[in-house]
Amino acid sequence: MADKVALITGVTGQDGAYLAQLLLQKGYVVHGVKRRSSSFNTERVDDIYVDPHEREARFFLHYGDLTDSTNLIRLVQETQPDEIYNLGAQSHVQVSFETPEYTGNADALGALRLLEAIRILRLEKSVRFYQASTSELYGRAQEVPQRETTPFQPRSPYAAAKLYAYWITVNYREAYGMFAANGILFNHESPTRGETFVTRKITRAVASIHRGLQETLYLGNIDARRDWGHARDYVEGMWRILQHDEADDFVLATGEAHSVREFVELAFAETGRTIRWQGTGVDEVGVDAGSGASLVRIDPRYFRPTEVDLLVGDASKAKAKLGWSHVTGFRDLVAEMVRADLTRVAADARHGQS
Ligand code: NDP
Ligand code: GDR
Repeated sequence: MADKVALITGVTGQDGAYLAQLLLQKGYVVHGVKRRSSSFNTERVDDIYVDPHEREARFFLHYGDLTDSTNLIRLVQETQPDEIYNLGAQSHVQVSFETPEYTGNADALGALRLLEAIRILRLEKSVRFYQASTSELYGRAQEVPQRETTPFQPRSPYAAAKLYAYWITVNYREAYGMFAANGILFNHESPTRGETFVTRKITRAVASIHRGLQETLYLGNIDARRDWGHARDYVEGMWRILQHDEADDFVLATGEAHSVREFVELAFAETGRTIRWQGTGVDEVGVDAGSGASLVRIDPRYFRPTEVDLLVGDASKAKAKLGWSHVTGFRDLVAEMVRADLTRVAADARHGQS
């Protein structure tokens, strides 16, 4: 039997890179879509890219964009994938308040464009489609923990765009009999998480502060609670969703909620510091119990016009039907991210980049 072929949008992102690696290990030929950028944006996949001139390549990069229908149709036609993973998105919730129209175009209509590409090329019966749906759909959640049946109440342009993508995926499944599935994934992180998401922002700052390169970490709402898992575990779940005998929608989560505040405390603890909180509201300060230095301060710039206070998922359906559950817990995740940033900061210092 010929090797399976996968097409991944958003391959240069955190999940795209982890998924490409996983699928290559499983023997797939992997085609990834990358955007044209004036600077290098393939850092996360550079280590799996093999120059086709040197030896047989199984990983290919193609220029493309979710806002460009003809490009997507051509890519699907040329690569003839068995599985499409639509991970590409403007994925930052706060940024979506500033770029709502673009976010809708890429995140909502991007999913539609891919589904239409499949239909136009008459591949409905041969392609399996995965849509990167999100716990942000639950917004001000009406049930704790959230599961597949919990009503959606999006609280940002990002979440509203992803709501469209979720339902258009369900609709194409029902209307055209396509194998189109949603993974409703709760937050998942890693050492290669984008630097402006709160976990990575914290671990980078902890490492820089530890080396004396930064004095203060500025954050927004530190009482927000999230269900944080490891991206490595979640891409395995994506793959399992597409291997299931029928197309369906699944929550992937750890089932544990922690606050941003707890993340900060644990991350600093990795470098031997204990944080004591003083003051309230925007005047609250995280003080190093040892030195008395003010390491964490609140900057209202990072508050969102509408916030999501608590997300925590129930992944029992994925456990029962896919045999999936997370492996890496919260403490190990924080420790791995801090260690990686400490190593990176030390390497940058050696190369004189800091
Ligand atoms: P990242 O932000 O790390 O990656 C997003 C990817 O999408 C990048 O490769 C980016 O390219 C690409 N992209 C952005 N805009 C476009 C566009 N217009 N056309 C084509 N590609 C585009 O996100 P993650 O890897 O963390 O997340 C993957 C997906 O899963 C996203 O859809 C996200 O919304 C969703 N999700 C993520 C969760 C998480 O906790 N990580 C949880 C639930 C859902 P470039 O590198 O050039 O910017
Ligand atoms: P989120 O992730 O919005 O959950 O979306 P993010 O890490 O940006 O925020 C998590 C929570 O932390 C609070 N917060 C801050 N956030 C950022 N980015 N920067 C800060 O300084 C800061 N201070 C406090 C936020 O207000 C929020 O409550 C992520 C993305 O990956 C989405 O694409 C994905 O769909 C969801 O996770 C599930």
